Formats: sequence, structure tokens, C-alpha cells
Amino acid sequence: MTTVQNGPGSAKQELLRARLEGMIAGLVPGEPLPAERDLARDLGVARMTLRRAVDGLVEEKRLIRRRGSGTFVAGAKVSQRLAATSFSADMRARGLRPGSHTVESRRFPAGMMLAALLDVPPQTDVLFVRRLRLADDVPMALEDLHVPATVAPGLTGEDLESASFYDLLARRFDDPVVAGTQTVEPALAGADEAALLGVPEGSPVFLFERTSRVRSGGVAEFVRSTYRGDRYRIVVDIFPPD
Ligand code: 16G
Repeated sequence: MTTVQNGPGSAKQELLRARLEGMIAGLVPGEPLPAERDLARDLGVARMTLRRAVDGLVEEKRLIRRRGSGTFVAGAKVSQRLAATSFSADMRARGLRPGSHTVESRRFPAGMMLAALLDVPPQTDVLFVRRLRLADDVPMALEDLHVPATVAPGLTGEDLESASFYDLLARRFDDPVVAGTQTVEPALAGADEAALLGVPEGSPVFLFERTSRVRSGGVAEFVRSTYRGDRYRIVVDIFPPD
């Protein structure tokens, strides 16, 4: 693969790649590579040769090139276990500061489809909130949350600004999330999502859909979440068959 991406595979190209990989390993995510001219000189290669090797690492998402400002070490991916955890708890467990920014919020009566997903009668009042989820202020995911008023009466989009929905359910409504079903599929970021997530339009993303129930039995949420493909990987634990 290296050979293909770096053109005619020579021992020199392989060595250059190994030296670049060593350099990346010594930098922290977000740190810039030295300027191309200086790096080519230090490594004793032509700038074009260096650029080809860097291109390969950009393609593999090990490096990020930002036009006009340089090339940076990509952030480590967050390993997401498929479990009924909240975004906030998940980020805190990794030592990251969770954040939430409400982009849009409104109420409307549920149509047939949404009512079926939320297991409520059609026309039930539903709160829709679009939230940008942040880890240490970096956008990680965009969530389109639907909550039936029957489960969280009086809940507003402002309540969810910088707050954990699951914490509110447990504390304010004394009705924690206990179970859920979640699907995941690949997708490409549309223009709006890409702008909010700070990635180029068409970037790969994970599309999650989750329906979860609270202890009292009702469906608490139907959520469609777009997670950045360059910051997440999915971890699935495997158990022996029953
Ligand atoms: C996660 C859930 C989402 C839930 C949110 C609550 C996925 C794909 N989605 O992001 O369904 O609403 O956590 O987070 O994991 P919060 O308690 O921090 O608001």
C-alpha cells in the first residue's frame, strides 16, 4: 500500500515514510509538522518527494492538511463501545470535558411515523432538539433528539444547553434510561452537518439511530446522531454464544 501511494516503491521512499511515522509518533495530536522546506532539508529529500510521502499519510488520516496553515498530527480516535451510555458520561470517562450546544429546538405534534418510534399516540407533543456535542470544545457529533413530552414534561432546548439529557432524566424526572436499541451505518456529511462538525462536506461519518426507554417503561428518545468518522471507531465486545 505504501508502495502504491508513494509512487514507484523504493527503499528510499520506505525509509522516508518510516522516518515520518517516527516523527508523528513523537508529536501530540494537533501539533504541526515543521514547514515543508525545513523538513525536506532535515530529511535530505526533495520537497516533491516529501510531499508525496505526506500526501499518503494525509490520505490515511494520520495527518490533517489545513490550507494556508500547515499539516498537523490527526487526533486519536475515540473508541465507542456500543452501550446505553450518555455522551457526557462517555467523554468524562476518557478525561475529556463534555459540551453541548443547542443549535435548534422546537415543539411539534408527532406524526404517525415518529409516534410509532416513540411508542406514543399520534399528535403527542414532542420536543425536537438539534445539539452539537463537544469534547474539550472540539465538535464530535451532531444529535437530532426527539423527546415525547409524556416522559420529560416541560423539558426545553435551553435545559439541554451544556447539560446531560440522561442526567436530567435521572435527576429531575427520577426516571433513568435503562435500555435501548441502536443501529449504526456509514454516511457522508451533508453541507449543514459538515459546517457544524468542522469537517469538509462529504467526509465519512457514522450515522447512529437510538431509541431508549426509561425505567418507568416509556420511550425517552429517538435520536439520529452523526458522529465524525475521523474521530470515532466502533468497538464491539464479543461474548460466547448462549
Ligand atoms: C449519546 C446517545 C444519545 C443520547 C445522548 C445523551 C449515541 C449514538 N447516542 O450521544 O442517544 O441522547 O448520549 O447524552 O450514543 P447526554 O446525557 O450527555 O446529553
